Amino acid sequence: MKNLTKKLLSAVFAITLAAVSSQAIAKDSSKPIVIPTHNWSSQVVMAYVIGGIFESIGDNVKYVSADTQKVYESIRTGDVTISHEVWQSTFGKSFYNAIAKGGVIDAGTHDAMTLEEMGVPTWVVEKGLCPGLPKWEALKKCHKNFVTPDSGGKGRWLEGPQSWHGDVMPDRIKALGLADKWVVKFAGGADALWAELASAKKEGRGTVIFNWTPNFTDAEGFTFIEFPPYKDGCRKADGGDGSCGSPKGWLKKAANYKFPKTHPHAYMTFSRLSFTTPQIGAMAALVDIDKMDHKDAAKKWLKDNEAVWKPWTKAGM
Ligand code: TMO
Repeated sequence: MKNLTKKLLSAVFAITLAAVSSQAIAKDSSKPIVIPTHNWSSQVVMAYVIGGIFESIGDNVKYVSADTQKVYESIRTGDVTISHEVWQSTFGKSFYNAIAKGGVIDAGTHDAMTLEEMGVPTWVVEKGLCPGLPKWEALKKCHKNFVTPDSGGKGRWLEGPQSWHGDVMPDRIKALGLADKWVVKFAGGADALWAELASAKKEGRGTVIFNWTPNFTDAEGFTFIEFPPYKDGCRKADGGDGSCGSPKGWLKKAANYKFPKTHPHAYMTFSRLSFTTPQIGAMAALVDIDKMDHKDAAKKWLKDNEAVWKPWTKAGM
């Protein structure tokens, strides 16, 4: 008799628990969550990683290739639902402009700190091609080791696509008094940066390129140049003289303001998810070193890291 009561009680308890936990998460709309893809590897892999996480909780997702600056306006108007890699240096301004207009929310910050800056592969420092690096003042004396066929006798900075940092680097060269020795050229895409790294290494010649962390290059050694510290307002576009380096920055997540209401389960998951520097570096490496397709890389990452992401999908953990 006692046993039966116990069994009954525990059955009632289990049913109550099940009811509570299924009620704790409201049902998401079946409308697709629109996730943007951009033009660097970790971002595209992470798009499919997050899409895969949303699908695992029963949601529908759609991917759109989007402009890296205009995407914040698209999130504001609801054409795009989220952005999962808002890098402070390149996109902070567009992100806050869209927040200020109304309709974009800050959905939290990744664990990883970021830097988006000019630098050299560490072997360039070791080879003594610019004595005094990583301090920027070293650039006053070494430009001859960084001349390329397209640089008109000046040292070349190979910037990323102009859609990332705008005129920040050309402004900086002028503001620091380096314009008679250095010139900025914009790469067509990230792959041109990695091709330049490989060919400079093969030829043993100096190269200054734009790069960032977290990235796959963290593993093999990349030295960022140390410019005068960043302060809000120091850039030309923000009213300053432009003589500052990039911020030691944050990596945020953005969402349309309706997303928490239309997809509460997905939003809870998205607001909690946070990736570390090695995790983001690994997402990039699967594509840029292992040469995997972005979607396959995401599948592999999800399979290898269930213990990392599954808890984010569960309420009250
Ligand atoms: C936005 N990016 C990480 C390429 O600098």
